Amino acid sequence: MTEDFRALGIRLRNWGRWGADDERGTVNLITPDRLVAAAGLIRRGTVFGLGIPLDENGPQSGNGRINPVHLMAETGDEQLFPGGFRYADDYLFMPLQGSSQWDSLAHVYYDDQMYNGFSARDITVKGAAHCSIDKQANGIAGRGVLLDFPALKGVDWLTAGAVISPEDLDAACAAQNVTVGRGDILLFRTGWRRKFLHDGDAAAFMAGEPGLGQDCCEWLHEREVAAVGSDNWAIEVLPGEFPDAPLNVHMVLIRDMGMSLCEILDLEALAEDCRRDGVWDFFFAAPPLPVTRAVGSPVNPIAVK
Ligand code: UVW
Repeated sequence: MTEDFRALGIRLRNWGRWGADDERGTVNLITPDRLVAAAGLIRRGTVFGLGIPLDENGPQSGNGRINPVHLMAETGDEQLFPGGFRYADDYLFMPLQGSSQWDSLAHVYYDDQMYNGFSARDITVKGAAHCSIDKQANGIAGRGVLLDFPALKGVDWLTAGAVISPEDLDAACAAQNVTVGRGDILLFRTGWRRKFLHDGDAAAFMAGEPGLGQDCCEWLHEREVAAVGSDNWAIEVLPGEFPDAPLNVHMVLIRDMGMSLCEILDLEALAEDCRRDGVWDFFFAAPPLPVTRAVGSPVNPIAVK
């Protein structure tokens, strides 16, 4: 693996594929027929919530992003409505990237261009004029497939810096007897959430992580995967494979391929269930919040089997 991320980005680029004005990228691969087929994967009616709790015990260490802060605006105390009615109201203050989240296609850019050639100048203090997360508000749902790397490798979790390669993706598919194809949403478990639940070390969670190596971009491109999600915080391995180009996988997937990333998921209960019944695909739904001009969104995805 020696290819410069820019050269790879040019090879795998989806710019123009869904029109010059497209702002949704590979989510376009989830066509109505694929969505109908994905709904057929609901066999038992068992639902798995994949979002982590929105509270102060999240994995943010305060270095740039904080954990959600929940504030009560009203508790009902001192309210005097006729008839005895009282109400409680609250606020949530959080970075949109602080918890389980979608990265929009405006989240990452390089060389002054974002996905589909839109100018990086479209991103200002007022938000993103193109490729913001609200452009994905009608989705994202479809066939989800989970690949479980700790199960494949016989460990509780992969270690920080452990590179998941295309061969690992193939090996997980073979071991689990599942295929990943056009329009699928690929979820992969590294065990990073499990490690955080075990040691509670937010600084360690954020300092590095196991994740996809750059070669996996081509694997995802060849299979025409619609979106990718994981239990780590950046999808890709950190520290990265190229010290002079950190977040290279982000740059190729988001900016060149137009792939939305779903991060900091809790895949523990879903993985346990899949190991038990041997079924690794399911209906997946993860609508982002339609925050106008936002570059990301908190999300509570569900997998339904
Ligand atoms: C960065 O882009 C740095 O992180 P994330 O994708 O987790 O928001």
